[in-house]
Amino acid sequence: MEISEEVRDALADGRPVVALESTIIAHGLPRPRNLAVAEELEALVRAGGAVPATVAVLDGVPRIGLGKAELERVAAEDGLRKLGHRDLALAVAAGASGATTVSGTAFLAARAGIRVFATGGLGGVHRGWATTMDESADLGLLARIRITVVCAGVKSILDVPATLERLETLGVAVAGHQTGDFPGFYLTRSGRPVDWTVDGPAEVAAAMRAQDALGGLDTALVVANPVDEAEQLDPALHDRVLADGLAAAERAGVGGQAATPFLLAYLTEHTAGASLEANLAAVRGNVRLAARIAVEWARG
Ligand code: PSU
Ligand code: MN
Repeated sequence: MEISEEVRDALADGRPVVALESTIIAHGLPRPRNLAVAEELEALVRAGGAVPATVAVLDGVPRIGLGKAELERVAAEDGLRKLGHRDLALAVAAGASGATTVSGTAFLAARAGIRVFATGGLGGVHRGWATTMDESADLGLLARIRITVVCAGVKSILDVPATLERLETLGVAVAGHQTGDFPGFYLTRSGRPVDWTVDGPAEVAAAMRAQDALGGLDTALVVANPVDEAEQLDPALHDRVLADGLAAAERAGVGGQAATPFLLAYLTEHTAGASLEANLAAVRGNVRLAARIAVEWARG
């Protein structure tokens, strides 16, 4: 894999770095706004005193830290694949290009020595799992990689209670950031509690250090950071449009990798963009917090 010079230097000097995923850019947000968002997220990391490392695979090369032209490719190129960790070796061998999901990004970031990662919402157990068995590869990967992931919970299009149960089974640590409520991605609250609450970046960094001191806990620490109540999607609108979207997905026979992008796009269209704004507000908040955690972590 190819680590950009800026990211390599920061890691070598022990300076703060935040990994960012690219599936949200390529497949989770509408064009052309996605490019502006990708650039804005990198700028937010910098404003927080850390170096952004957006991850993608271009022409068979896993890249940690993208230049301007590479970020533009991720945002605008047609036919870009969606790469979980299971796809990485095949993509490299084929010389393929793709955006990395939470699982693909967390895997590559950890290999590069990056400990803090920000995204929107994790993948998880889909509603109707009992018939489709659709569970995001994000969960299995987070069960075996030592990385701190800042997210607004798991995507609310999922079966949130089932996903929380799976995270528990898999031994993935989950803590709410300044909340006892597990966030609901577009919504401030999912309706489920968390067992642990952390009060700020210093507490998160302390938990990371304790994880290392204990040793052997090669699992993710999920920092669940809710979107501000003023910026969340109206819960009633969310529930109504999501029910319609799930029915539309079933009618259209959408499954596999297409399920998540279909539902995110459906919500954006049928809430007149309100879900997109809530999604972006959540991601921005996560990126800001991740930068502060990376700064605390780098303090050592
Ligand atoms: N968060 C967002 N938008 C997204 C995603 C996360 O705000 O598009 C992506 C992540 O890359 C995550 C993926 O890993 O959705 C999950 O897809 P699936 O359910 O197919 O595993
Ligand atoms: Mn899936």
